[in-house]
Order: sequence, then C-alpha cells, then structure tokens
Amino acid sequence: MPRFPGVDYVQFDSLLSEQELLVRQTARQFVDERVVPVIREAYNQGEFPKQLIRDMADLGFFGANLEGYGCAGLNNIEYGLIMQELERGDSALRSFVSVQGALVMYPIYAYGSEEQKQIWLPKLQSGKAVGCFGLTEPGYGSNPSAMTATAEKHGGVWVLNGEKTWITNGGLADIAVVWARTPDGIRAFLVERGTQGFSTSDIHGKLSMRASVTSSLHFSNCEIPLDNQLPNAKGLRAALGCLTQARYGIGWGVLGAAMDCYETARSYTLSRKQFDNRPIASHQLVQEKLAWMITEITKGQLLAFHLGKLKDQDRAEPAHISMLKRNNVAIALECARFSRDLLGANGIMDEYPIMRHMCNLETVKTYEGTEHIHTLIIGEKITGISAYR
Ligand code: TGC
Ligand code: FAD
Repeated sequence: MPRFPGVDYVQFDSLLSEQELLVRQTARQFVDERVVPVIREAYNQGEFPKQLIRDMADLGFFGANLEGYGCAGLNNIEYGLIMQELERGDSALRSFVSVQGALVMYPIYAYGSEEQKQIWLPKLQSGKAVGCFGLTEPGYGSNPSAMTATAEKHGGVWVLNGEKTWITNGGLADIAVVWARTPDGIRAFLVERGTQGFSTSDIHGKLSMRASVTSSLHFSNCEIPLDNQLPNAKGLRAALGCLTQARYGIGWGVLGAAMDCYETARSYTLSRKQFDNRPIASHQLVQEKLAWMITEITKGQLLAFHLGKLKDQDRAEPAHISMLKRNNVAIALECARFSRDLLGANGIMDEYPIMRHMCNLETVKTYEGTEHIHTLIIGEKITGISAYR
C-alpha cells in the first residue's frame, strides 16, 4: 500500500480510467519507495540522485506521452499524473523528467529529421543519454526573442557562439538542444558533449532546486555538423511550442508538492496538541487554512484534468496552459506557506518536506515563464492587447 493517501475530496478519482489509476499507482509507489528515502539527503547535499535515472527510464517516464521510438504513448492525463507524483517527491525529479521529455525529446520528435529521431529518441527514452534545453541567456530570460547566441554557416559546419544559463541538467547532459540566432532567424541545434568549443559549468549556491543540476552552457567557435540542425524548428515559435509541453507537465506536477504540504499539515495538526490538550486541528483558524488548501488543490486538479482532455484532442491552446501553470504554481506555493505556518517551529525543519517544496516552488514560479509573463499571456488572450513591451 502506498504511504501517501492522495487527495480525492470531490471523488476526482472517479474521473480516472483503470489505466490512469494504474499509472498513478506505479509512479506513487516509485516515489514512496525510491525517492522519499533519499531526497532529503540529496537536497541537503545539493546533488541530483542520479541512480534514479535508469529506474525512471525503465518505468517509461521519459517522453511518456510521445508515440513510437520506444516511448510509452500514454495519454496526457496519465502523463500529468506521473508528473504529479514525481513532484510530490521533489520538484527536481519532475524537472528532470520535464526537460528530458518535453524540452529535449519533444523538439527532436516534433522538429527533427527521421535520422535524428532514430538516433536520439531511443537513447533519451531509455536514459542512456540525458538532455538539456538551452534557451535562456544571461541578458535574456523572459524575453528570449532578443537572444544573442549565434549560429553561422561556415563551409560545411555551423559555428555557434554565445552563452546559455540557468540550464537544468546542463552539467549532466550528453546532448543539448540549443536555440541560436542565424541570418534566417532563430533555429535549434543539437550539440553533443565533447564537441570542441562547447563547455558547461554548474551553478552553485542555489537555495531552491538543490537536488537539481543547473548549469551554464558556453559556446566559443563551436563547430557542429550541418545535420545537427533541427530542420523543422523555425523561429521562436518552435521554442515556445516546447515550453507549452513542459508548462503542461508543471501544471500537474506542482499539485503533487501541494498535496504533500496539505497532507503533512493535516496529519500534524491532528496530532499536535495545545491549550487544554486539544489537537490544533480543532481550532477554526487552522481548519480555515486546511479547507483553503484542499479547495484550491481540488480546483487545480479539475483544471489540469480538463486541459489534459483538451490536449488529447489537440484543442489546448498555449494561453490555456498559461492559466494552468500560473494558477497551480501560485496555489501550491500558498499551500506550502500555510503548511509551514501550521507546523509552527517544526515547519522549518528538514525532517518535514515543506520548506524544501516551498523553496523549490519559488523556482517553479519563475521558470517556464514567470507568474507575470503568464498573467500577461492571459491578459493578451482576453483583451487582444500585448502588454509585454
Ligand atoms: P510572440 O510574438 O508572442 O510569439 C512568437 C511566435 O510564437 C507563437 N507562440 C507560441 N507557440 C507555441 N506555444 C507557445 N506557448 C507560444 N507562444 C507564442 C506565436 O503565435 C508567434 O507565432 P508566429 O507564427 O506569429 O511567429 O513572442 P514574443 O517574443 O512577444 O514573446 C512572448 C512571450 C513573452 C510570452 C514569450 O517570450 C515567453 O513565453 N517568455 C517566457 C520565456 C520562458 O518561459 N522561458 C523558459 C525557458 S526554459 C525553462 O525555463 C525550463 S525550466 C525546465 C525545468 O527544469 O522544468
Ligand atoms: P527576468 O526576465 O529578468 O525577470 C525578472 C522579473 O521581471 C520577474 O519578476 C519577471 O516577471 C519580471 N518581468 C520581466 N519582464 C516583464 C514584463 N514584460 N512585464 C512584467 N514583468 C516582467 N531556462 C532554460 O532555457 N532552460 C532551462 O532548463 C532552465 N532551467 C532553469 C532552472 C532553474 C533552477 C531556474 C531558476 C531557471 C531556469 N531557466 C531555464 C531559466 C528561466 O526560464 C528564467 O529564469 C525565466 O524565464 C525568467 O528569466 P530571468 O530569470 O532572466 O528573469
């Protein structure tokens, strides 16, 4: 039996098929048995638990909602439930799987040549290769359209110059999907570790996402074969298309972190006694916070489920997914803050997962489009007016 009971306030589970419940159960068991026992130490040491890569591959988590090339071909609800369970363990695990599947396998799958797909997708699916996605630059985060990294054709090669930073898995990656400016506009390139002129350096000192590797990628007259361009990735639109895939997974993932915070607070407040030996859960102010948490988690689940159904029908628009990412990250962060409060002094300790989730969620609020950027995407959708510039 899994240790985590799940959150099923309005019989959400009755919306799920047998297969969807089974996928969630498999991911839940993996997190209980393999992630929970090691994640506190990994986080404190600032190390990604690399031993889990092969397990996650064997369970079919990488590129799970893609078809063929060894991928599991799951529907988007099943995929979302995996992300939810992984992030209940730690955002670093979900991030690893988001990057590998949505930001590395997806662009190869959607924009690559058949040869690129045949070479890379089975390796990435099986965890024999790890990938990263280089879009952000030191000077350009929210506005990647102004990127300065360049790729120029010289004779029979592409020559890359520039820097990408804040790149998840950069220091672990065998292959980087890199976005750079060419005379024809923004294009994507596959750069293999070991290529001359390409190096990575890990970012240290993070107080968030400590169990995830985050790196800078450096390109100095880095020559790659012409065949390493993704032929169908044309313009920023192609990069943003990958972000849509990853943002969808985040919208589910953060519910897992929120559920862990809620469940920790519920069980703690039932056992912790103050004033006349009564559990603190008997006080209205405490119940108000628990009620808020479960209500918002339930609303978040229903939004994620609905968008999963739309995505399966190819009807989910990027601006819909912005609402999912923006809302669910915000409520997850608030759940972590409420939960921290309800545990009193114990809430700051690493024997509980809350501060870890809270710190991680500060990153999740920023990456894949900040809360402000998603607010403006929704604003543009409903007014027709772009307010970024
Ligand atoms: P804009 O003019 O709005 O759009 C350019 C073209 O792209 C199309 N488009 C999209 N297509 C697919 N999916 C989306 N989400 C799309 N958003 C826009 C759009 O229709 C247009 O097409 P076309 O044919 O007309 O050319 O572009 P803009 O330069 O004004 O930018 C808009 C803005 C600000 C929303 C965009 O730049 C943005 O989303 N900025 C945020 C940057 C971001 O999210 N970076 C994430 C980096 S990766 C990361 O954080 C990984 S964390 C991984 C982990 O560890 O989990
Ligand atoms: P900025 O864009 O400088 O924004 C700073 C503040 O200004 C934010 O509050 C923002 O909302 C606000 N702001 C900016 N523009 C506007 C506007 N027009 N209107 C209102 N407010 C605005 N990137 C990758 O490419 N690949 C990765 O794998 C990756 N992984 C990451 C992992 C971690 C741990 C972190 C922290 C980041 C990662 N990123 C990655 C980068 C991430 O996508 C960027 O940090 C994010 O897009 C924001 O960019 P920025 O940090 O430069 O902030």
